[in-house]
Amino acid sequence: MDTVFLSIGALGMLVGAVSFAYLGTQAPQGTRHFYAITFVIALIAFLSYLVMATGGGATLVGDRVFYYARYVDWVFTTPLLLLDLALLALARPGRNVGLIVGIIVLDLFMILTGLWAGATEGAGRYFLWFISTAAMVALLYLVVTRLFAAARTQSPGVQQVFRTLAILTVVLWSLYPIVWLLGTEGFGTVGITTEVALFLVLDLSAKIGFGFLLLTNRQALGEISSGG
Ligand code: RET
Repeated sequence: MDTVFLSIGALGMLVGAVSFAYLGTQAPQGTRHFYAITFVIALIAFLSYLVMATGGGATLVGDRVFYYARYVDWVFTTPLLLLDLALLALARPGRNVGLIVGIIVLDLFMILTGLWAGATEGAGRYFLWFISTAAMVALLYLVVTRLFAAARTQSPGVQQVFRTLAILTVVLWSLYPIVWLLGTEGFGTVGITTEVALFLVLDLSAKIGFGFLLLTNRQALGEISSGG
């Protein structure tokens, strides 16, 4: 059953990648980078799901199966998702490099401590989970405060798309540590199949749902005034 869900994941990510590439051929002037970034996100996730669906990207930690391939995916795709959000909110990304780098460093810290937690057998993994979650709270706080404030200088259309995507991000990302905790890495309240299914729904929503909401809003994207 895990293989079925992982294959659905691979297929969903592939459909997303192909769609985003196609939409990119009709990108409004000066917005092609959004299509490129979001295409790469879907492509990386496709490869990760393909590896897992074909029996790779996993190892035994004690007696549980640990899919480390997810973290390889996330370490590349979560910074890119945040970059999409930042480039949408910031009229002059070049003047906010510090903020963008800060958010991405917190994100990398979150994923790497999460990987470490997942690869750890003993109770120390809950401490690592907590550290990782603290980084997530800090980075989402920066998104909600700094990026929301910055987005207010953008056109109403851009603000609308940014708000939808930022809220989607805050809600979906907050569910990841909960699934982790309920799943096999944590308390084992749910089994590996349920965990795979839950991460599948989250990954498809956070990447492909997010991507379609962003890239089909051609009107808003065309209004972005990126002046470096
Ligand atoms: C882990 C476990 C440790 C605690 C925290 C986590 C957060 C993971 C997140 C992942 C987001 C992934 C996305 C993928 C793209 O589709 C590593 C599960 C906080 C927030 C958005």
